[in-house]
Amino acid sequence: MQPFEAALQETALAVEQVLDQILTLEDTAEARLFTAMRYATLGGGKRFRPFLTRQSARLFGVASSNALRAGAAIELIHCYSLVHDDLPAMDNDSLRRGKQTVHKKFDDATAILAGDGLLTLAFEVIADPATHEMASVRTELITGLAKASGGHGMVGGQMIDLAAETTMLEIGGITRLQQLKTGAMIAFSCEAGAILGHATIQARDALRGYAHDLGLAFQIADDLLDVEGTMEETGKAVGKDEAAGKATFVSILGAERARAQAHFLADQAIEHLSVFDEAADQLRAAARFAVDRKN
Ligand code: GRG
Repeated sequence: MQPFEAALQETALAVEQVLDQILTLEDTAEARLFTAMRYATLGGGKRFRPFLTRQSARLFGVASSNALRAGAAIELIHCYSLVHDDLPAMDNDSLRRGKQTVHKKFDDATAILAGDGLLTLAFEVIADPATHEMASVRTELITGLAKASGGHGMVGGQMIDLAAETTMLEIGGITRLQQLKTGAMIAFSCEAGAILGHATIQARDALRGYAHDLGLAFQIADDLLDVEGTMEETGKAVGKDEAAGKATFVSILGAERARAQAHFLADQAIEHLSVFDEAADQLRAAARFAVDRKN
């Protein structure tokens, strides 16, 4: 098996190429919008979600080109969410992926429009016949992406997250917040591979269980990085949760128990993959990476 880091890097390069082709630059009056969309998307990020899509799709023999397009659509939504999350009305951040945030580099209005443009472009990409030849498969992908990213998914989670600055959440409330904000898109990243590959119910259930535990483990690691990571490693400001007085897995459980919980969830995620052979080894490695990562 290729080392996990090399496989992640290979997918990141392949996704970068797809995104570069999709995000065309035109010499028109709205060129600033497309420049900001490219700035927000290209040249950074782990591309962890497209990696999950590609590896899940591989289990079912899906062509890499199809998986990469679905992964690119998911990454476009992820990038839009980061642009809006960084705005002064939300987290008010100046640094993302080791460079200036979009509203700092451009301005607030351009950042809002760039986010809007990326969100809508994601659906154009996933609805294109180049993503899958069958309209029924594309419809299922579109519906899944909309549910994962909308009010009952990522955007709903963000709403609870904003409220969490003034309302103290218990562990159950935080778990639900994170399942919506981060978990839903991570789950769809895996599910997209199963949809593309016409996976059996049994295989889909196994992937769903894996993604559920992986998403929570990934988020606990994110909370730990906010406490223990550095700006150099993470490419973004750290210590923000504590400064905002926000309840997180780490503030409630403490760093040691939170870390133990993240490892427990990663083990459990791997258990869910027992129905698959060694073709799922990179997904197993991804669960370990999710909790051991430094950025
Ligand atoms: C609809 C107005 C409006 C805003 C939406 C939903 C939302 C704003 C923001 C959510 C931000 C978000 C996705 C937070 C999740 C936290 C998280 C783990 C982000 C970082 O993901 P990584 O580590 O980052 O995969 P890279 O840079 O590697 O892609």
